[in-house]
Amino acid sequence: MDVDGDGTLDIATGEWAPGGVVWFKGLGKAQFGPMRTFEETADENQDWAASTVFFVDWRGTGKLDALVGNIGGLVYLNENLGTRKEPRYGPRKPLQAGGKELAVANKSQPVAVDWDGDKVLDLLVGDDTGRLTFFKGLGGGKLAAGTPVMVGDAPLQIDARIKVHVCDWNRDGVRDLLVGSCVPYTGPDPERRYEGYVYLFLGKRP
Ligand SMILES: [Ca+2]
Ligand SMILES: [Ca+2]
Ligand SMILES: [Ca+2]
Repeated sequence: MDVDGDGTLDIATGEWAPGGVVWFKGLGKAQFGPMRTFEETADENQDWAASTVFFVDWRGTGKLDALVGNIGGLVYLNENLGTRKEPRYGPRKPLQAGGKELAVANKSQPVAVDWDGDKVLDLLVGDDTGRLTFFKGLGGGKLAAGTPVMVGDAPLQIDARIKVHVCDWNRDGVRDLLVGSCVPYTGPDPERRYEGYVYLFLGKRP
């Protein structure tokens, strides 16, 4: 993600607590600057813990807004009140879907993508139960109620606490899903509590 629009890829991530969004400015040649925290308006009534972030021009302003997940399973829109090159974020506003507050089962991870190919951005949201929910974009920032992303006849469900990336892994023109997971560690290392796996789901042509 090129967070600051300078033509060089940066790295951005949420964090466990207090749940700010941090980023590392790309300097080129796989070098990165020191960690920075995004300037944004805090709201003490919101639980920011276990934040995840996805940058996208959600409002069609030409600037990158931030979609932010949290431990409670909500997804917030954090509007870029600055510019493309000097982003500055206001308060996190909970997204609505299907006429009520959008929520999944804890530790939400939003990904904005036109999943159904109708040229309107949709939202995929991974969660702590290992499921992935599709929220169809209706235009104007509105979203329909969520439905599970299916694998065959069953909802996609992997381990727990999934993190999702949409790409065309095998370059066949059909989108695929890369999914990272978290499971309790059962090996011999007493210091280690969790381990994770990466799953690839190849998309099929309809
Ligand atoms: Ca950059
Ligand atoms: Ca769509
Ligand atoms: Ca593919």
